[in-house]
Amino acid sequence: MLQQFFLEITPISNDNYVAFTFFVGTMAMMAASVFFFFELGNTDKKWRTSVLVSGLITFIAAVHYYYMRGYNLETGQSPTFFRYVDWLLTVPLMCVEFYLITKKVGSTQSLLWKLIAASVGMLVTGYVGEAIYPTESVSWVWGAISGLFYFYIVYLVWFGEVAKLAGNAGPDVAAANKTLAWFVLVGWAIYPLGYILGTKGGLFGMQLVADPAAASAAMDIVYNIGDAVNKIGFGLVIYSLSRKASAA
Ligand SMILES: *C/C=C(C)/C=C/C=C(C)/C=C/C1=C(C)CCCC1(C)C
Repeated sequence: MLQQFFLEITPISNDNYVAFTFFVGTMAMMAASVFFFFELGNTDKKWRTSVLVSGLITFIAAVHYYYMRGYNLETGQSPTFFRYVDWLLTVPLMCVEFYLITKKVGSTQSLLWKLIAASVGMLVTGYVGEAIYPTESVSWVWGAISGLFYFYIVYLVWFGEVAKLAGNAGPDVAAANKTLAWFVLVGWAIYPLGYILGTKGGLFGMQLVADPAAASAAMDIVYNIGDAVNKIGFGLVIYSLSRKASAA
């Protein structure tokens, strides 16, 4: 029985970096989720929801990564649809984190909805360019529209309402918001890079990687790195904020 179980596993060959990063991503997201969930018990009550959301983000990603790893290994294809399902669930939850850390100083539901709407707009237009009209002539236009939503989120967290609220919420929240804002500006910029590498015509109609298999592999690897950096990194910023505030 045990032997049969092992024999049924499709091995990841040494040069399959795509499947390998899906595998490591699965493990990292699982480990991060266990960490955030177990730490809930020693987290100050007022930060518990924020740390719980950190765990939910990595947990949702872990389940998707487990599936995407198998999908990629079995079919050799990029799991584009489930990638976007994952993002549609987790990126709005990252927006919820901004709302939660500024809630005590008056962040509103309307601000939360602005962030969520912008993130959904960013992802839906990205999906259209990547999966529905992935052609030289229009994929970059959808990518550019997606970029506008992205810059709106950057604006809100760096200079807009989120930044203003965080500035009034004491030095710990202000510092955490600054770090999260850097994640949005630099960490999230990894994704358009993956889009440009992987989508036909992703760079203003130009094709950077000519071979379709290489292009899709590059895209998956870049997205997988982006997810590990951003989902776990975001969670750790929230976690360290909750520790500072617990000590105070
Ligand atoms: C955990 C997943 C995260 C943080 C995903 C973030 C995704 C983005 C910031 C995607 C942005 C895109 C653009 C700005 C333009 C091209 C299309 C996208 C969707 C890759």
